[in-house]
This record gives sequence, structure tokens and C-alpha cells, in this order.
Amino acid sequence: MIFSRENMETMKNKRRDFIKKSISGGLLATFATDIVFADKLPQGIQPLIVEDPNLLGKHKDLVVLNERPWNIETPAHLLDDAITPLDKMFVRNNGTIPENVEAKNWTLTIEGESVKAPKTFTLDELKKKFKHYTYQLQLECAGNGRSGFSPQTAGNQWHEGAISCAEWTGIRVKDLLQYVGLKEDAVYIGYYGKDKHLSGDTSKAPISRGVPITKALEEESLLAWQVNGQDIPLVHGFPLRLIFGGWPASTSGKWVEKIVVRNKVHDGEKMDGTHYRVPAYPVEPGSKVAEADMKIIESMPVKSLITYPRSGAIVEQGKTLPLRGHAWAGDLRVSAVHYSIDFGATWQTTILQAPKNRLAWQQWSAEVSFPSKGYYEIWVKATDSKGVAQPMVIPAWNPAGYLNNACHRIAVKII
Ligand SMILES: Nc1nc2c(c(=O)[nH]1)N[C@H]1C(S)=C(S)[C@@H](COP(=O)(O)O)O[C@H]1N2
Ligand SMILES: [Mo]
Repeated sequence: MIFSRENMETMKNKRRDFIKKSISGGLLATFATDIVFADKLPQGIQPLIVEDPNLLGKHKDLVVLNERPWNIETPAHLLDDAITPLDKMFVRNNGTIPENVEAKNWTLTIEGESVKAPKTFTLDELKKKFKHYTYQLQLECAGNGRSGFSPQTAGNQWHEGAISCAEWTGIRVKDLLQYVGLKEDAVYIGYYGKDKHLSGDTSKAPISRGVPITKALEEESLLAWQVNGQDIPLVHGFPLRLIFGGWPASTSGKWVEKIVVRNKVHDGEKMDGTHYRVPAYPVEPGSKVAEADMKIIESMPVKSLITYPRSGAIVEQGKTLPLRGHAWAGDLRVSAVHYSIDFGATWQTTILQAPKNRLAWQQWSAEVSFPSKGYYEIWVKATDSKGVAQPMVIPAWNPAGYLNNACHRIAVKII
């Protein structure tokens, strides 16, 4: 999907409004400092440094959906790498990024009613005490694709770029849980991060979610301090975060300083209501759903992306077009990826690679020929190891617009 000029203009206007607001407040959030002479800044002059995604180390073509909190998505064609580089990793924040974070002072506390021996570790202790593991793990925001739902639902209007698959290094959550000891009744873990609620109310967590013990005890469930061979960038959870590949990325707590082991489903911020939950049965689009009828999203559904070429590609007739991308299926494997150039009337197979490890996305590729000149769309559809395929159209509407795994499509012109 190419972002239209209209969208870019709206973005720019929003940014202008934001700059105006931050100047009137006299505060530069990124520098976390005041503009001392803010009242003397001539009208129409902007400070040289303002909130800008580049200051978060991001590629300039990422799309800012929101600056407070920061939510930034990656256009599909920038997700072409097998391992997502840090400057192309989407950002999803619910609160404000913590300030003055120092790895050497960082501690992690494990407590809760279902832990035998609650304990606080320094980051160094964690690194020394437990074995290190590295896995490529896909993280997808449950709201990825939300912009496709009708009627529109509240929340960031993600297109298809709230997905990454990077290489994370840390310790297994399992090793840590076994060290502190789980009581018989342990069923869930929850996390608390150091980020702040947008309201400034420090008694409230912006988000505090978790996973069932069974997911926490999987081999690929990590408490990580490195990504792609370096310290995790601040915006992605420096110095320590959870990674639960294949599950809503909201379970992968950033800046984590406390893990609680629970004897019931964790009841932290955004575990209730319509947050990260979908109706247990199909509902009429736009309807209200009783809280009792909502269930927590666990493994994410099968999905795929075309990362090359970029939508809008122009190809000479008679030439074949190399096509490629990734596919993933939550806790499952992807068993096949097909593409269509006739709006799904017929489908062709692609070459699909094995994942680097469980819960990593898989690369697929094909060489496409076109019968004549003209406008085409390429649609891509993945099927998971249980035989479930992506829908060609928008899947079941739900109150908060989660789990849109409709086929990704790009436009191609043959000349
Ligand atoms: N502490 C904390 N952890 C968090 C969040 C947050 O706001 N605060 N956002 C969650 C959500 S909704 C997503 S999709 C992922 C995004 O991870 P990323 O920004 O590193 O891509 O982080 C999750 N972990
Ligand atoms: Mo998310």
C-alpha cells in the first residue's frame, strides 16, 4: 500500500500542530528539556530540533501514526530483509518512553501469589546466572491491519506494517521461573514496565499484560537485552524486555522491571474489556459485545506480506517479475504461500523456506509472468500447518479492530 499524498499532508499538518503545541508548552520531549526562552521565539520560527522519528533512529520513510504516544509503522516494501533491521522496526507505545534509563542500575523483581521464592535480580545477575539464547522472533501488533475494518474502530489505523522479525538474545523466561519456583496453582504471568501512563498518573500502568504459564515456559520465550547483536534501543524496551513470538506483541513487555506469577488470568492494565480481546463468536459489524463474550487473543493468525516489488511497480512485457516476501502463522508454521494475478480466480505456488527457528517468519519467492500489457494486482495468501488460509477479504469485524489477516495486495503495471 502506498501512502497517498493526502495522507502525507494530514501527517504534516498533524506534525505542525504538534510542533505548535510543544513550542507553546516550551518543552522538547525528545531532549526532555525546556526551551528556556520559549516566550521569545519569534512567531513562525520553529526550533531546529523537534519531535521527529529520525531522533528515534528510524528510517525516514517509516510512517508516524501518532506522536503521543509514539506509534510508527513500516511500509511493506521496507520490510524486505529476512531479519528486520532496527531502523525499520515498527514502534508501538501505550505510554511515554522512560527517561534516564541506566542498565547498570536496572533490576527485575519476580513476585506474585504463585511464586515460591520472590526475588530481585540485577541485570548483571540475570546475564551471569542463566544461559543465553538467540532466536529470530516475529512480533506483530494485534491491531496490525486495523485500517481495513469497516465500520472503523478506535485505535492506531495501522496498514500492514506493524510486524517485525528480529534476532533477540536473552535468557529463557522458563529458566528464571524454574529458579524462583512456581507454585502448583500458577496459571499466568504478567509484566510491569517502567514507561508512564499518558495522564502522568504514576499509580497507573500504561499497559500490563502477560501470557499463560504454558506460553511462558516455551523454549523461545525470552527475557532479552539484545536485538540484532546490540543493546535493545530505548524505544524498543532498553535495557530488558519480554519477547513472546507469535502472540500479540502487546504481551512482549518493554522496559520490564517486574514479572508477577499469578494464580488467575493476569488482571493488569489492558487485559480487560475490548483490549486485545475479540468476540468468542462472529458478531454483526459495529455491534456492542458483552464483556463476558470477549476472549483474550492468543496465537496470531496466518499472514503474509509482499515486500518486493513495491506496490506501483512498472514492468516491461515479456520480462518475468521476481516476487518475494514473508509469511508467519503465530505459534504454527506456514505450510504454503500462493499468489494470484487474477484477483484470486487462480493461484500459483511459491518457493517457501523453512523458518530459521520456531516462531520466526518464513521467506517465500516466485517469478511471475504476465499474459499482456495492463494493470494487474498481485495477491498473496499463506496457509498454516493446520490447513487454515488467509481470507481474501477482511475477516470477522471485532470492536477494537484486531487480527485483520486479509491477503496483502500490490499493484503492477505491465508496459
Ligand atoms: N512496557 C510496555 N511494553 C509494551 C508496550 C508498551 O506500551 N509498554 N506496547 C506493547 C505493544 S501493544 C506492542 S505491539 C509492542 C511493540 O513493540 P515495539 O515497539 O518494540 O515494536 O510492545 C508491547 N510492549
Ligand atoms: Mo500492539
